[in-house]
Amino acid sequence: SFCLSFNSTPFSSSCSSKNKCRRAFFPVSAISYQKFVQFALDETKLHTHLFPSPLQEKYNSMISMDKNVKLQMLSFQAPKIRLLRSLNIESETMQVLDFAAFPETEFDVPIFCANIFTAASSSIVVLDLNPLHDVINQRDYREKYYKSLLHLGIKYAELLPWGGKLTSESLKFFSPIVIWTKSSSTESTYDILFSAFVDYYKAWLELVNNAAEETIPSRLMVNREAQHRYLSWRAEKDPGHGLLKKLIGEMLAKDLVRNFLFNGVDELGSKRFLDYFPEYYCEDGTVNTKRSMAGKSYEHRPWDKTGEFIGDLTKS
Ligand code: BLA
Repeated sequence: SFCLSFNSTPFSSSCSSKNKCRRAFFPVSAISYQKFVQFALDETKLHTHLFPSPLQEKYNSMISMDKNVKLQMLSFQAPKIRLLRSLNIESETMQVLDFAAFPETEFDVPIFCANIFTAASSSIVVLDLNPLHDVINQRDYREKYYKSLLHLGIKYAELLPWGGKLTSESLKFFSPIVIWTKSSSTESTYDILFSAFVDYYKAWLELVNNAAEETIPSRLMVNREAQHRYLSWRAEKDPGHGLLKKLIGEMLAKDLVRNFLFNGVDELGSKRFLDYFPEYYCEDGTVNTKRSMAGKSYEHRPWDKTGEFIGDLTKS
């Protein structure tokens, strides 16, 4: 369906009889995540010089096989930023944003990650500064980057409640301030998401600005491999792949994922997905096509307000 209805007071839960609620209609096509990308580009330009990425030439815009959906790609680089890229998918019934910014591999700063999938009835959102290193066990890394940002996590955890169980393996790529939510696709959710995007992106730019280049060769290698591992995970298991295949076909989808969205997966390291994630190994040597081997878990937010992990680690 093209339209959806929502309560005029989106956060009230006191609507006893549906029929008495004031109804409004909010078409998915009335929103666009282009505004998010534009904000990020403008904000980045205030701090640094943005250059077009060589990827821009090949990855520009596409139309789905059924001609109903438009895909738009943008990519840039900047000092300290290896790749800043976005994919917007827009149709009358769907709005998707996949925005990420990857630091140069000398740095241990987090990766900016904003993924929003909006269909008629609901939105699935991951917004985070994905940590490069283990924030569950490495307290020093966690405090270096997230201690000063915990207030953001707390603010948005209230506005955008935890989305419930998710692929257990994904948790290791999330930070204590991650926003993982499933919400109804209303105008007010859109406004809150924009505000969260603005706050998180500004915070990320600040971290990048302040980041000092790693000079110890062994630490440099560790940062590079961590980014490669992250790319390997997402290039293989990101939940958007299924839809991309439906829209543009398997060949183009694979190319888009490996060479545009998670560019670097074939250049930054020589390890394969199974070297990093051996639990996905099948006897015939292939990668298990299941998204999760450990199953879904973490029904509730597994981070407390001090940034301490309080989930059950045996599940991932
Ligand atoms: C669902 N997307 C999800 C879910 C997560 C994410 C956690 C819930 C299902 C699950 O637990 O696997 C997102 N997972 C992430 C992110 C990371 C991760 C960002 O591990 C990073 C480390 N989503 C997109 C794009 C599309 C999309 C581009 O970002 C479509 C082109 C679709 N995401 C999408 C859909 C679902 C989903 C359709 C629900 C269906 C499903 O779970 O397969």
